Amino acid sequence: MLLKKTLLIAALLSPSLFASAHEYSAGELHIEHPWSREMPPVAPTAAAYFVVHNKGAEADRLVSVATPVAGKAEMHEHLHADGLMKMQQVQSVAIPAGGEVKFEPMGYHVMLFNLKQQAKDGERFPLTLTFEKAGAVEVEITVQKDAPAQEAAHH
Ligand SMILES: [Cu+2]
Repeated sequence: MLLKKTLLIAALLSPSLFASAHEYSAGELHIEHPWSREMPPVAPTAAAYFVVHNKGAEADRLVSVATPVAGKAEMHEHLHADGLMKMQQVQSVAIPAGGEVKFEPMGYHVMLFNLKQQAKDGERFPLTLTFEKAGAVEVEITVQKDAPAQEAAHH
């Protein structure tokens, strides 16, 4: 019950507080620059990327992803198998204490299926990330043609 209450409070407090910086917080977690690459209008899927920093002393885990713009959202990883790049669904992604996990092209990503329509460059759509300990946080995915420049000076 306590967990449910915590999730609810996190969900109520977190959205849009840091939207102008396009950076979000959930407990000790910071989620930076969520984005998606613009896809052709007929493409059946899209992918979303972001970086999760864990400033805390405890590991956490991303356990689910959801968005109203797609029929289904899954966490995926890329694998090398028999010289081919494949992707497959993962049920959760560990976020190590004091570390960061990058969701990026050719790495972990959030895969969106059954899109109602493809978003265009400059548009945004919501994505809810639910962490085992930090709870749920809604971030806005920015749709852009090209991958964001590395924020080398950011930290
Ligand atoms: Cu995928």
